[in-house]
Amino acid sequence: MSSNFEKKIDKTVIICHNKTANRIFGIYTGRLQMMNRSHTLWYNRPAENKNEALPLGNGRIGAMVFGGVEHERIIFNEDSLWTGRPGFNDQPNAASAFREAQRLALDGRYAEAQSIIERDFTSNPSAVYLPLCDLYLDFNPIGGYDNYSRALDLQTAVHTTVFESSSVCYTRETFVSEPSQVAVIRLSASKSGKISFSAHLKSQLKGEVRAERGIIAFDGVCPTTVIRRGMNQESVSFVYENDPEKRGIAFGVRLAVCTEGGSINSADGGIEVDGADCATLYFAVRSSFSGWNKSPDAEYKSVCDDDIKSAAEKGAGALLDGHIADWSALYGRCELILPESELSSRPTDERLIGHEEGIGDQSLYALLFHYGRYLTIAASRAGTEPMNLQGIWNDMMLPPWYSNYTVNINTEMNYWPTLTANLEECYEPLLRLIGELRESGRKTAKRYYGARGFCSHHNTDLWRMTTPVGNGQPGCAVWAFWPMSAGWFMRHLCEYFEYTQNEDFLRDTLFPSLCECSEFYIDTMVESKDGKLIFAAATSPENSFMTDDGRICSVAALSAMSQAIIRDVFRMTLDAAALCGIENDTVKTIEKLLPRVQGYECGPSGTIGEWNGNLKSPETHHRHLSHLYGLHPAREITHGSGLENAARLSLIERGDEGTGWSLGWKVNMWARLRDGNHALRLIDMQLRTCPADATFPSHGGTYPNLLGAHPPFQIDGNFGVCAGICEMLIQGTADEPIFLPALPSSWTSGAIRGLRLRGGASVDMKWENGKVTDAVIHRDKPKK
Ligand code: FUC
Repeated sequence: MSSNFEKKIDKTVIICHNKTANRIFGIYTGRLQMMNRSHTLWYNRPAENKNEALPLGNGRIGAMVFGGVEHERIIFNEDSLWTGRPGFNDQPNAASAFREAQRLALDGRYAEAQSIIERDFTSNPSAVYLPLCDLYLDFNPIGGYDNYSRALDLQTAVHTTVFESSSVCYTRETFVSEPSQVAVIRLSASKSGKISFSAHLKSQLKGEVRAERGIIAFDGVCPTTVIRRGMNQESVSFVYENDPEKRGIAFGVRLAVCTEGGSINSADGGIEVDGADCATLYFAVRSSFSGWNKSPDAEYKSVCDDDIKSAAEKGAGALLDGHIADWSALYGRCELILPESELSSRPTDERLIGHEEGIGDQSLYALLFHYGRYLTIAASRAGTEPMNLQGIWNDMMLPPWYSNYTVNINTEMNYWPTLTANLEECYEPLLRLIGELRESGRKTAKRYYGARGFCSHHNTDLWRMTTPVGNGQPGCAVWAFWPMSAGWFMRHLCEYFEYTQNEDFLRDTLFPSLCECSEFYIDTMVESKDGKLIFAAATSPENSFMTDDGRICSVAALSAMSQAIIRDVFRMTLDAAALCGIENDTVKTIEKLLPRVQGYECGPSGTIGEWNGNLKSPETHHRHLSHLYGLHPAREITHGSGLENAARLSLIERGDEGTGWSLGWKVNMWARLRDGNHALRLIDMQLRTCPADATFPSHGGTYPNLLGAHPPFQIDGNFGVCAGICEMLIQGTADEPIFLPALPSSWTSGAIRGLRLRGGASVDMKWENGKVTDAVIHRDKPKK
């Protein structure tokens, strides 16, 4: 197979063939003029901050590369390194507290309902996603350098740093291979004997580092508990248990350094290389995690040793071939083409600034779209953990919101583009998470609500926690008391079937999950004063309302979102039952109940009420858009449904400004309302530059590495906008496609290949002057 590196050779620039590798490495592409501008992030200086560094990953191992010249730093992660162990947060009074809160909320005594929930219903926080370690490479001083660039080629998922110094061209390539489960770093130079450096690992986790015979071994363990005394990184301490029955997740890292020429020495936990022609570093990591409900006892040391051994035997060239073949099979399926401008050839950080200043660069939108697909493949592969708040890239022991799964919008958004942007295989971690929450959530439904079925609240983690967090903290109900995420996840199962038409999945997973989720709502809903069925007491994620006596409360009698999720789950259950030809007791009950489930209440201004009785939030521009769940992600408020205008007014009332993910959600909503110009305005807001060191609070934007700024870094915004672009270009189904439903007027011409449609098809199309000129729908072969 010919290497992608070869294809990118720009004849006008220096080319360094590394004579010793069995592949050609280190092809210098000059200032990367020939790189595809819709598929490459590049910079002409090293990263100084994590928000400038570039992400690589194979779903399980994450790497953030800084591209330093004399000092290189790569932050490594492994997706199963979390605090904690399997368990269940029991709250003995929860079910009676819920019933009491329900009675009070129905009676309009919201503040009382809320304090009972907070006191007797909430429990421990989620586990924390932890950083693994940093690799530092300290090179011999080289004096000055020029012609520097670092680039991430999205088509190959290879990071390349190149620079020249004293007439020597240095090239450093890094990739994380899924087939071989290792990261590979290849250091080469255009003259022999020029590679000299020392390598060492540094971790914030407890462990022991040894270096011998060209291998650094780091064996460590995760803490079980985080104790917080304040909000900053310093006010935290960690509990490490020694008792094997209580111990946290253990892990092993191996870094093997192989050189050609020169000498290699292992000392003081590090490795020193002197005068080599080139060097290859193989990085492996495995953990003892063995399942959400099992003690973390898996064998990891020998697996990690084997990873390194077989990687070194294959060699960097063969690993690169395997990596590119695996990567491009997924990445190459879909492509968006939008016109380039002069700005498009500039480094990515300059493109962002130029775009913000109003210099047109439409291919930047294509790059952003492709980056969403890139991040999905890099952070979510079959068998890995689903993407958390930072995907898999976290360098903090106390990351924002514990870098957990926040499932009242964020985790869901992470998976919005996966199916539409043709990455069905990368959905597997989410499907597995949902299946595991179904198991874990049965106990929560029973113990916390006295109900059948299953439920999950607003946070989950590696251990599939489904209980409400908050730990009795006053005011926590606004986020902690929200048992609706399981219902939201049913929409994801349903969409998986819609896109894949996999009938085994419909019968064996989708239909039974829907029935079980419905049972939870059947058992918990009560009759309102008007004889309607409502889920009481209820919150609308993270938003609060003002009571008549001027108090700010979050627990109401009902919320528009809870009701919309229940109606959606019931309808999906009936649809799935019809497709399966099954009519069981649950289905019969839903048929009777669905017409009685409370619908939307619109206020005097024509907007959709977020809670009962048109209670109003003092925060008109609140970032969440929960009351518009029926517009997006559900499809209740559709074109011609009669509710479209109410949704539009509600969206206008909320305003455009928001955090990264909030802007991303609005892109999707305006696309559903078929207003492409408004959707584009929100993408432009999301593309506003956020300085690399900016942290919360401020408005949403994009860091120099094109990752979403909530701020701080939160990956959901990248996926929200990626899905939004799909939604702007195609809606409908394979039978009734709607081409360019929300095309912005400035996107006069363009093309897209490989977008997926519900009903099992993909579409390629081109447009000019805002009109489709060619469109081909490729229907899938019928699947079992
Ligand atoms: C939800 C949001 C916040 C943030 C957090 C991780 O609570 O309301 O904005 O995204 O999740």
